[in-house]
Amino acid sequence: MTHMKLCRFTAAQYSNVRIGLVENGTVRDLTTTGARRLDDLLERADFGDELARLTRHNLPEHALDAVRLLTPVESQEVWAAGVTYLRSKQARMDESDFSARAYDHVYEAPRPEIFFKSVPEKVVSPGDAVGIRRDARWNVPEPELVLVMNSAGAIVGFTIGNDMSSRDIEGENLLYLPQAKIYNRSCAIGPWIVVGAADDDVRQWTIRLQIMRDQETVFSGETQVNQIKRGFAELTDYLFRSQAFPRGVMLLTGAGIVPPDSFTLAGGDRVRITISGIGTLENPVTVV
Ligand code: DO4
Ligand code: MG
Repeated sequence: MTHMKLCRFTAAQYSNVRIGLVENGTVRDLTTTGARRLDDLLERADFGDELARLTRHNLPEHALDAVRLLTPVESQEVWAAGVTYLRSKQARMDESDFSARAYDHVYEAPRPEIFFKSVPEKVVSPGDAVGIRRDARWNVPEPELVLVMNSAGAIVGFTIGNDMSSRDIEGENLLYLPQAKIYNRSCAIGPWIVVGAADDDVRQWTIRLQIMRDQETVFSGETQVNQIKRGFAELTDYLFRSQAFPRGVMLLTGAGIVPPDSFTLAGGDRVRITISGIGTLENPVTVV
């Protein structure tokens, strides 16, 4: 299967959410074939053939900038892996004497850190605001590759995630991690799902983070997916141990870019995450 970009969108002329295929600045509307949901498509054993069949239809096209993209998350829970890049381990150890040993240990341990991140209805779409907690003073975005899995645990696609985090809260005490990670608008995913990419190719992709304030870039950084310490299969194997995901699941794979300790996000900033091979997820920041 060649790479394809599957999206969810709304457009002024329709009252319902639609699904489509993004190609060269246009969205080909798959909804007209009767296909309604991406997660139903991704569940099919003959998913590649079905997609090839659907795209042979004469599909209506919309200009990409004339539609509103929605997060491709529908009914999947969202989970996240942590401390999968050396940079993340170093940053966490620096932020907290109290928790340093735990981070050091989990980076080396066979069992990865995996935590619950979001119910699907709370995930933020491209262009909508991500949140920083009003009771935190040190907030950062975490730009992460997302593995899209079906209910059988197979990786069926890739997208981009932002694991918004309050570093002062997680640094104060490891047991505060859920409060540092899970709050209103703390997870954005999009702009679409790339299907048909081989793991080896994905590991060559570059992840870039740019943060803008008043039209100026106040932080930018970059890493490569191949800096991740764990295999994708290793992460998905642990996620599916003793746990079923009947509608599939999304897994953020950890952050390899961390702004310096002097940096914190402010309301009105814009966070732009680009992964070569996928595209760009951009969100403004608001205080929640
Ligand atoms: O335990 C801290 C969270 C780690 C994390 O979210 C990451 O490394 O991306
Ligand atoms: Mg993270």
